[in-house]
Amino acid sequence: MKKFKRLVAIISLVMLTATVFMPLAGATDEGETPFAQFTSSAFMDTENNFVVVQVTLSGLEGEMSSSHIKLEYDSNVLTYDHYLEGDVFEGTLEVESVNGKIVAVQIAEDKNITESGDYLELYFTYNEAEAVGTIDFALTAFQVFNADDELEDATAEGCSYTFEAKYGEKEIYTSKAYMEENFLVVEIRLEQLALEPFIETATCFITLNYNDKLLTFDHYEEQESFMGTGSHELLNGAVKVTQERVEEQTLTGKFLKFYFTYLEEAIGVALDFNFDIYRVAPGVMTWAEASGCSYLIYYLGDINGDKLVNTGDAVCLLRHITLEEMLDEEQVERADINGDGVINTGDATKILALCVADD
Ligand SMILES: [Ca+2]
Ligand SMILES: [Ca+2]
Repeated sequence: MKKFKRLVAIISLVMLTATVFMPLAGATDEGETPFAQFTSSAFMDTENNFVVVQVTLSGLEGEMSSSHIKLEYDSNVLTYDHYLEGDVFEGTLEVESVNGKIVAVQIAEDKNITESGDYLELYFTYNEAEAVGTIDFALTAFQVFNADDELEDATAEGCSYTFEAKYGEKEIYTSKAYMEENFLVVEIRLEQLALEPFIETATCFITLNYNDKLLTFDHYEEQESFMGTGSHELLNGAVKVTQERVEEQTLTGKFLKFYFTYLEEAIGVALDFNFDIYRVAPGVMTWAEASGCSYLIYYLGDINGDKLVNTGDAVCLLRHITLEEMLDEEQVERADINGDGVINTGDATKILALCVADD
């Protein structure tokens, strides 16, 4: 599970800094009490699926008219969405969001902040596939003006948010491959669901890897056990299905069927399929164990697997009928050339007829 490891690896962190950057104020004496302090905390708004960074103002000395604050975050995981003003916020806010950085400029005309309290709430949506582990928010207050519009020193503290990931809870999927009309079908069965029933909606990501030199993906079907909507994209030798589950339950059972067409060159070649599967509900990610499968494409009637239907196969079939040497399960499938579910002289006759036609 390479993907598993990749996802578990804690997202590289933005360096935390509580250093006050004062480009205009010049040097401040060490140990001087800062004019104001900004601290931040992050939490999940589970109802609406946001990570929220709450900025709080404390230790304010005198009256503050405006501020410039900067918040840095991992822009690969988070996307800034909107902000809400807190109780002590006065004035208007201009927010600029660029490449993992937000600069918020508070403009207060004839309004001054005199109290400590909730200052701002910044709302982020997150990339579900990558949102595992801890994300750090670095907060810097780089300009704070007092009531007389003089630049004052302030401190600012960043914070972290850890996405809750239930690593221990796994889902189990098995797969099998078979022929259905002219398609090679790979069917995934959901054997065990980690969080059943889901209370919240969830997204399931399934990547099926296959030999794209021999197989061409045609379409997929969602089974009755899945309730939701799906979309897919084709990658190099893989098809990735993303399922948005909208109902409250996903039941154990058949889950998805992938349909492939195949080239003539695939006959007699064992084709392997393997999967990466994981599921994300708001704030929770569950991991899946998925067993791949293998399928050998053959000619019907080619019991001994030499890519020809000839007297050698007729001999194998007759030895099976006379109980001299039994065919294995796969061979039985190939031997039932008239498709009536049993191996008997009807199949032998048909194979011999093919041999004669070839001669
Ligand atoms: Ca043969
Ligand atoms: Ca038969």
